[in-house]
Amino acid sequence: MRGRQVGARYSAFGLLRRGLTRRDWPPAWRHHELARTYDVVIVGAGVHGLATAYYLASRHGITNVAVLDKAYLGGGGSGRNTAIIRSNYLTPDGVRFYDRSVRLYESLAAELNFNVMFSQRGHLTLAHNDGSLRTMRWRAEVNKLSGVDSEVIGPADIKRLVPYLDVSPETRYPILGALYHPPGGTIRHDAVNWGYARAADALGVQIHQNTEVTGIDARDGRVQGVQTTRGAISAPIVVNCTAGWSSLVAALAGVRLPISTHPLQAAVTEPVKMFLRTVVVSGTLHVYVSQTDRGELVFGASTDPYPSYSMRGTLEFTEELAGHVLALMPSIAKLRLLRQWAGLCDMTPDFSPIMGITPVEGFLLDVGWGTYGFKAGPVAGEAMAELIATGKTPEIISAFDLARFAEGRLVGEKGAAAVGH
Ligand code: PYC
Repeated sequence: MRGRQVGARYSAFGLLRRGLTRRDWPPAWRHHELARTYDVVIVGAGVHGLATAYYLASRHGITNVAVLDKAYLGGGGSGRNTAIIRSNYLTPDGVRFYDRSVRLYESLAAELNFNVMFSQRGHLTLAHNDGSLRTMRWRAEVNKLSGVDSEVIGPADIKRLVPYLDVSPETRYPILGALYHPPGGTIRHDAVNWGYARAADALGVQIHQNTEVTGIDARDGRVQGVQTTRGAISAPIVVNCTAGWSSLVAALAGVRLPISTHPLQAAVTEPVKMFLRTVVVSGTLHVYVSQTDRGELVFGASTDPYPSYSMRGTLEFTEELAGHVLALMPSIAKLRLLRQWAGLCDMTPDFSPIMGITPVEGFLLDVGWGTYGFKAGPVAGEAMAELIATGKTPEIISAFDLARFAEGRLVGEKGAAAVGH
């Protein structure tokens, strides 16, 4: 059963018909009374929770599912990230996993009947020193072995791709080369959240916004359900798909996670004529930039260096960002910033996620996404749905289990982070 829609189908013809007849579109998802029992309760209505619900319903026919969120759908990391998609990771486990996500993203608009504006415009990670260049070469080789398109290119090719970059050797941070990853790009993150929500709703999943989980009930080592601000729910499966608060939600079930939470700030400029096609990342300068279809430049940085749950922007961030961006592209000095914001990143010791079972039977994890969460939404949802439906951990996530921290099997992805942390 693939992407069956019970709501209105979106099409150019439908748009014309509704324009002419002045008939409203039906709501993309419905409001429901909270039931007292579900087969699966998913905590967090971001891309991970919604994708898990959608694949449970569409691939496995499991529809008695509630997705709960303490605020509004897609209002956490899923609506605050800088919408970069890529699979040029460092470890074979990471590359294989994120590559599956890129492939799911490629067909997502057609599957969900929702334009998610995935633009595979290419992704460049700049190397400003020999150490970075060595890591880029290593990543390129691991990528190629997994069939992922990545290669190291030199300053002349970089200049051809991004003419406004200063690649001269006289700059303070000379560009020695870059990891070029053509399938990488950007997506419209809200559209992904809304598309999954609409498709999951159409298949019978219930989405409950403004419904905070305040307790997780476990008895004899097994989950029984959750307490919420709208009452108790019993369920044999509870999935923690939160970001930013994942260690607090896990603690409600008595599960301790090796996670510290840090804000990550981002900013957007006024729109200008298109001049930057490729996504550009500099780990050394702690900056990544892409241009939206509307013409704004979207900038991000590394995580703030202190743990916090604050989602406020800081002046230090904008000052540092401006300095670093201008070191790369001096010609945009007159552009004005319009807005800045922050999201929360749950950092794990190895920069890889924590997915799968816990010591509490029925309580599952899809957390610890650091700065990579949005990229993984589709593959994480697909894998979590399979785990729930079959009771078996899919091979593609087996390396990301919670037990690896106690057993010393870390999956080190820090070298593939977009920026230094
Ligand atoms: O890993 O590509 C990345 C990324 C972009 C923004 C934050 N992380």
